[in-house]
Amino acid sequence: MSRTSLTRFLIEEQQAGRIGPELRQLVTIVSRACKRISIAVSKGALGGVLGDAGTGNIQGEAQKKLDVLSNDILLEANAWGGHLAACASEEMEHSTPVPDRYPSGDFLLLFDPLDGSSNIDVNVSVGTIFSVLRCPPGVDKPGDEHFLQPGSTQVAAGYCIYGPSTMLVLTLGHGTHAFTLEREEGSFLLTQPDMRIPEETKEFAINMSNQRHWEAPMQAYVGDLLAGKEGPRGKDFNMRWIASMVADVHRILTRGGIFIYPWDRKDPSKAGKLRLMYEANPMGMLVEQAGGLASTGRTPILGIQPDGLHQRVPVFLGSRQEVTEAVKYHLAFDEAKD
Ligand code: AHM
Ligand code: MG
Repeated sequence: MSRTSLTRFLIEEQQAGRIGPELRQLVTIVSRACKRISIAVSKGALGGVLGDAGTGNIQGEAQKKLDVLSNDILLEANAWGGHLAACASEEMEHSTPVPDRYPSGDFLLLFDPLDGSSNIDVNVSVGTIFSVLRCPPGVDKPGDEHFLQPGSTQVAAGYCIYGPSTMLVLTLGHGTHAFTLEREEGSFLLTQPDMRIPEETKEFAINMSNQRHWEAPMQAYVGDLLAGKEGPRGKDFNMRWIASMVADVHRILTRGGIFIYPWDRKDPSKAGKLRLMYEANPMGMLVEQAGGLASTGRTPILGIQPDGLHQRVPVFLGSRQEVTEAVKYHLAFDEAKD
């Protein structure tokens, strides 16, 4: 059987003129960093990597040792390759340009080094999410403002899930492709080329404990899902919530479903829990490249003009027809209000 490694896949993408050598190198380096994170995650208690780091990130959230370690691994791996102009991370207040002593490249890299932190200490899947943008022409020391580009301008996006197997799921703007880490060889092998999300679903993913804090259209939409066959949707729905976005999105890319983290009244000043630049945009691109949809419930996620590096948004993504259905409830509610 002929096997396609990530290396070969990227070379073929370059030969086909879909990417240049810099982007190929960038993805290779990110994938290498993910392998290192995978090794650290899989050591668990034996690696001394579990538990709190005793620090907080920019958003006031407690950091786990693995959050800090993964952030350091990604920063270090990407500093010197010559393909990047700057990095931004969910764990750091500001972006960091490539140090002066290293060559600078054309791309900006954003990452959530270890998403699903609450699952680290309980041995449940976590992951790294990343997004790649172009550095605006003529800018050689980019600042935070240069990252504020809509998700539709991403040139690549992906995640690496550290689960029973480690998988890298990647889009370069031409479909979404999954690679599984062959641990003995240390290489990612293409196992699911051109993933397609089923258009319809009977499965939803949401943290139901927040139900009482949702706005009216969310209450109505989920109420109708729960009503099952006897309700207006005329079918029974199943629910899954892993509380690791990578794991929930991976399931949806594999067998369909809708993932929702809506706005809620717990902290009305926050537009949502998830971050536009590190979570919603890259996952939105992966899902849309697999035929699904990504919305805030009202507008397409990839069309949002960001106003801050750590901006939050409500997220609805997955099977096309189900996302469209959820959006209808919100738009109908807004129209009735006007
Ligand atoms: P994190 O980046 O701090 O790990 O938070 C993001 C995570 C997502 O992976 C997941 O979908 C969500 O938070 C779970 O939130 P909750 O614990 O409110 O259910
Ligand atoms: Mg996260």
